[in-house]
Amino acid sequence: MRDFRLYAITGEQFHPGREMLTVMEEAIVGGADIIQLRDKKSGKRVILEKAKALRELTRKHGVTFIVNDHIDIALAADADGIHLGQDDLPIAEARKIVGQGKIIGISTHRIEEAREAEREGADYIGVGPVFPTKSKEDAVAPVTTSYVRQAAAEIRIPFVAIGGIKLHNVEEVLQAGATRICAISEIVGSKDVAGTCRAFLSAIEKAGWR
Ligand code: TZP
Ligand code: MG
Repeated sequence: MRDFRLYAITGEQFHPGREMLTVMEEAIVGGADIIQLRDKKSGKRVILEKAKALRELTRKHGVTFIVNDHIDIALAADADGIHLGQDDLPIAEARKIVGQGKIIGISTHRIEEAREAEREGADYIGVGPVFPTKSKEDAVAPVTTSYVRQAAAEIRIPFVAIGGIKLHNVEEVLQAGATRICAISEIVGSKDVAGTCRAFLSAIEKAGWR
C-alpha cells in the first residue's frame, strides 16, 4: 500500500451542522493522506452513498480511501480497502473476498494481535486506543504508549496509533515510536480542520518521519 502519515476518520457527531464531505475535504487539504468512512449508526444504503461521495472526493485529491466494517460497501464504492476489528471477518476470509488489490487494515490492542495480523497478511494495523477516547463506544482500556513502543520495536507492516490522540499529547505517541497518527475528534471536531492536520503533520515531521 502507499504509505501514509495522517489518517483521518469520519465522525459526524463531532461537527453538527457541517457537511461530512466539507470537513473531510478540509482534512485532505490540510494533509491527511488516508481517509476512513466510519459510520456505526446509518443503514447500508446511506453508508453506501457516503462511501461513493468520499470515493469521488479522495480520487479527486489522490488520497487513499478505506471503509470501516462493510466489505460489501467497500467493494461497491471501489474503496482502496477495508478496516476490520477483532470481531469482524478474519483477514484470510476477508482477503478471499476483496482480493490482493485491496488494502486490509485491522485494529489491534496488544502485541499478540499485531503479530497475528502481520502473519495473516494485513496491510497495516491500528494500535490503540492509546489514550481514553469518547469516540468509540466499545473501546477497550487504553493500551498506553507502552504498546506503541512494542509495535515500533517489532512490527514490520505499517502501524498507525489511534485513540485519544490530540495535538497536546501527540508528541508522547511519536516519542514512543509511532510514525503514523490517526484521529477522529481532534481533527473533525476542530474549528480549523486543515490547520489541525497541518499541526499534526508538522509534529510527525519534527519527530523524524521520512
Ligand atoms: N479505534 C480505537 S480508538 C478509536 C477507534 C475508532 C476512536 C478514536 O477517536 P478519537 O476521537 O481520535 O479518540
Ligand atoms: Mg468493525
